[in-house]
Amino acid sequence: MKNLVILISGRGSNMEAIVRACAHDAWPAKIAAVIANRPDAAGLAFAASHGIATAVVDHRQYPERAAFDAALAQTIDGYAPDLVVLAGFMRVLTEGFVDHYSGRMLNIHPSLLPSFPGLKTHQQALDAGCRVHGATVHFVTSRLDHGPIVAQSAVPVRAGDDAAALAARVLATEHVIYPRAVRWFVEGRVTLDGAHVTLTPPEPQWLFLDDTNAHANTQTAGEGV
Ligand code: NHR
Ligand code: GAR
Repeated sequence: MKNLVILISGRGSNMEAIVRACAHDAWPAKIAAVIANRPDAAGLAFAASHGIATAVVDHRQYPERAAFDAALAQTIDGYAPDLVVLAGFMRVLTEGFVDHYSGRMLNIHPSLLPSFPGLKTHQQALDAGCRVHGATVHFVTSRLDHGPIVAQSAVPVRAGDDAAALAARVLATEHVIYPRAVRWFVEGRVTLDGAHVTLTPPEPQWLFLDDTNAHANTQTAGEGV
């Protein structure tokens, strides 16, 4: 049985997908706690209503990042996690924190890394004229959004998309690949060798969203589906 601690900052839909998959598919894992850096994070209510311990470590109460990270680590470690899962967690973490959870902390980032690290990724993809966008599950290292890649999902960028439409399309795939990747870790199938991840036994570590047919009737000529 592995203990998971999930960190959120807001809505928590990825956390919800992981909680549901863990229960539905009877993973050999327990969601030991959901921790937010904001007291108003909406996902806390979902976790509490599912009998999961919740905690808030409010970053605004700490003058420096190192002090916030120390308090956060102390709270996390109270739940003896085998894996820490960043799920829409919005604070950059210090090197000391990241090193403490080396090889046992995952993040989902809403772009096809190494393209578009940082924030406002959907607008960045639109501004760059990308035809394909997506999400990446990766181990967290001190280099922001550059850790070893565990899984990726790709979606089409469609004519007329704005950042919100694109975000929604990507998010639907996050809810598939993130529970899948966390489960691989729980099953002990993920190994890290340097910058690379090996999945044993292998299975596809990618997802391509192919909803072309679902949209075929609504496409207008020249859109280049
Ligand atoms: N920390 C480290 N060291 N390495 C990573 O790869 C991390 C990380 C912390 C968070 C998630 C990441 C994402 O998926 C993540 C990966 C927040 C910011 C950010 O700039 C950037 C990337 C990510 C998360 N946050 C602002 C800050 O000052 C605050 C923004 C806000 O509160 O809205 O920390 O995108
Ligand atoms: C998700 O799209 C996630 O990839 C992204 O924020 C959303 C959180 O949604 N993460 C980041 O941008 C991290 N900087 P959720 O709270 O409903 O899971």
